[in-house]
Amino acid sequence: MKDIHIIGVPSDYGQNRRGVDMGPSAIRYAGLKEKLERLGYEVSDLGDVPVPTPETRRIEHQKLKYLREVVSVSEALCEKVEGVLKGGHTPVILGGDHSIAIGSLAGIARAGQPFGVIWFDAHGDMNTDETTPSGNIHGMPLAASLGLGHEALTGIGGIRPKVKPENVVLVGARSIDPEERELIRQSGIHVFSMQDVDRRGMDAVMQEAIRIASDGTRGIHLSLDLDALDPMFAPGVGTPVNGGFTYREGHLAMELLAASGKLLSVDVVEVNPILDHRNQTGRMAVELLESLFGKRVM
Ligand code: 6HN
Ligand code: MN
Ligand code: MN
Ligand code: MN
Repeated sequence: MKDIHIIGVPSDYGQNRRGVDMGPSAIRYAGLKEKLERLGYEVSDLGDVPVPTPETRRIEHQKLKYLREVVSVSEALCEKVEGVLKGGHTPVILGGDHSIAIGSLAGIARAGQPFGVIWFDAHGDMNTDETTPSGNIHGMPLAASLGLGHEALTGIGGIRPKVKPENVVLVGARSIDPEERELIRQSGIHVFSMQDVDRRGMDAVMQEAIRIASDGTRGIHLSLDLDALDPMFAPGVGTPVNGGFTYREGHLAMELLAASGKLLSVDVVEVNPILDHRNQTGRMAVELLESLFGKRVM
C-alpha cells in the first residue's frame, strides 16, 4: 500500500466566486488525514501550494481571466505532484477550483507517461479561450491538458499534450456549452453523459471507463469535481447542475476504482464552503476519498 501525500491548492483564480480557496481547509477539517489513516495508510500532509491573494490582483484578459495567476499556481503544483509520484507515493490534491487540474496532470506527465484520466464532472471543462462563454479557466483544464487552447496553459510543465484523448473519459456530463460540444466531438475523448449513467448504470459505465483509461497506461488519475454529484449531496459548489450522481452512484464509482488497483493520483475540486451547508460538501469529499482508498461497504 503506497503512502498518501496530501497537497492543498487554495486557489479560486479559475472562476469568479470567492470561497473555493477555502476548499482545502474544509476537506481537512472534515477529517481527511485521520480517516485515510484508519484505512491503514501512512498519510503526510505537505501543506498548501502558495497562492497570491485575489484582492491584490486584477483581470488582464477577458477570455482568460487571471491567466498569470493560474499559470503560476499550476507550475508550483506540477512540481509538487511530480516529486510525490517520483517518491513512490500517491498524491491527493485538494482544490481550489478545477483550473488546478492543469497542474496535477502536468506533474503526473512529468513523472511518467502514458497515463489515463477519469474526469468526473457535470461540465466538460473542454473550452478554450476561443469557445469560452465566461473567460473562466476552470472551464478549460481538460482541453488544456489535451493540448487545446492557449499555449500559456497547454505548455505548463513543458510537456504537451499531457494525456492522449483515447485514454480520457468524462463521466457525469450534463452541462456542455455549444461550441465546447463540437470540440469534445473532434477531440476523440470518451464521454459517458448523465443519460448514459441513467441507461446503463454506474457499474457498466465505470467498468468501461476504467478499461479505457488503463488501456496501455501506467495508471489512472481521477479528477473529481464535486459538482458531478447531485446538488442535493454536494450543495457547496460554484456551478451546481441538477440531475447528478446520487450518493450511492458516487460511492460505487469510487469503490470500483479502488477495486481496479489502477489509481495513480486524485484531485478533488470545486468545494466552496461559503456556498455549503455546515460543510456537507467537504464531508462528502472525504467520504468519497475513503471509498476511493478502499473503505468497504461490508
Ligand atoms: N467547472 N462551461 C462553463 C464555462 O464557464 O466554461 C462552466 C465551467 C464549469 C467548470 O465546474 O469545473
Ligand atoms: Mn512518504
Ligand atoms: Mn470541472
Ligand atoms: Mn464542474
